[in-house]
Amino acid sequence: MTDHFPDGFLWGAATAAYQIEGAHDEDGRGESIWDRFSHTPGKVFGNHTGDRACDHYHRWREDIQLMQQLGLQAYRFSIAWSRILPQGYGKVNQKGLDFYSCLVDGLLDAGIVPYATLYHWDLPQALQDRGGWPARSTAEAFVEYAEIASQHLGDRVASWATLNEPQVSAQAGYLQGRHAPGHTSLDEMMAASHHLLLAHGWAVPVLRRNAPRAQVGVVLNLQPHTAASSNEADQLAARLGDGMQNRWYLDPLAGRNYPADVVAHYDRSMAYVLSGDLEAIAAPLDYLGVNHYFRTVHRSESTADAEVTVQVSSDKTEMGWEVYPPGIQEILLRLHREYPFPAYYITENGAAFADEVSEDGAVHDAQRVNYLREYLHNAHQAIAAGVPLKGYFAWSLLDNFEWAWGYSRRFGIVYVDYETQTRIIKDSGRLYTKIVKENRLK
Ligand code: IFM
Repeated sequence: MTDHFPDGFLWGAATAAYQIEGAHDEDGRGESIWDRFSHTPGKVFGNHTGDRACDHYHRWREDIQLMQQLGLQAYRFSIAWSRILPQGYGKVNQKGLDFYSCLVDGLLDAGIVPYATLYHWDLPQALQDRGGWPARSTAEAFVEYAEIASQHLGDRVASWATLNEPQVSAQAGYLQGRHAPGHTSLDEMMAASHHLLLAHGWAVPVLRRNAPRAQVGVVLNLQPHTAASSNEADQLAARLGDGMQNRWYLDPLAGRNYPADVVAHYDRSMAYVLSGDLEAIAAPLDYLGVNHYFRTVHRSESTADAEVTVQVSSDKTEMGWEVYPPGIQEILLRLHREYPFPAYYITENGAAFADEVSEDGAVHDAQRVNYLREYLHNAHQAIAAGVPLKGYFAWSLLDNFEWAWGYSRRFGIVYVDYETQTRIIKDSGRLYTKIVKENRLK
């Protein structure tokens, strides 16, 4: 079977600043919460840090050549807030702006469309010291940052995303403590989620003013939450799981307030939601970015801070995530049915496997090849069913710093030898090149 994608379908790959840039203390960059967290012993696998990462800060020209070699049409990257505003607000660091300006020009010269994300988890530490995302002032500082970034890059960046996966920023960072800043408070998590959404909503008109020709959207991590059985308690657990992860973010963005069942479940004061906030959060968007990896299957014992989930298939990635390709189709169809946004992009999709360099010098990542084919086939099915899916970004361009897993999990379609910084295009990268070139799967 041949799956032809629509003409103009955009093919890209994605990365994030802290995961690839390195150069953590160069050219005036300020400390971020991930610098602080990764330098705290015991927080990250092997005490790995992003100090050097893929050294992209110095190797971005070669990395653009690599993108050309792969045939990429678009590149989704994030901007490190603390490179531009080392304290999160106030004094601007021109060298930080220059770095992203050169990167964007380099991409345009190479015929690659720049997709920028403003916030991919690396809050300036100075803002965390003033309360972090649970504080409203962080949302105010974000608007200042969005203003400066879009004033300088808005004429050239085709598409802006305000936030990447605010649910993970709030939940892993302020409730579960497994991400920076490592806190474990439900109240902080809830306030953080609100201020992240507010920061997004306030930034949208700023981006529209400074970048009138660009698309503006936000990126959420979304997945189907299904029940392990038809029993009513399992069904309710799945509904709640969906509420906490998906609807908590989708509903306010779609102008529907926070979901009543989840508000009742948390049963906490939400006094930080002020008059006008929900209107701001519901600013109309050009697209919704969907990061999708796996589904979650629930048992009834799930609670606010612990989901009881079931491993359904033995086909898993190195993250322990189920390989379930229909999930990408299911989530896209559901979004289009229940929350029609004008357009969707898969802004991340991919898998970690234990890749090795073979004797022939290549990386034969057969499982990722299969994953890519199957997930793309299902994305195509969603398009065929009428979902306005406009593009796909593989996660990730490069193996990189996988947050609390350090360098122990490889998601790239390009292998990185961290000692030598050699890059090797994996078999999945070769397959991707073919798909991009032909705009179809065979
Ligand atoms: O590496 C992350 C990325 O930063 C955000 N989305 C999920 C990826 C894999 O865990």
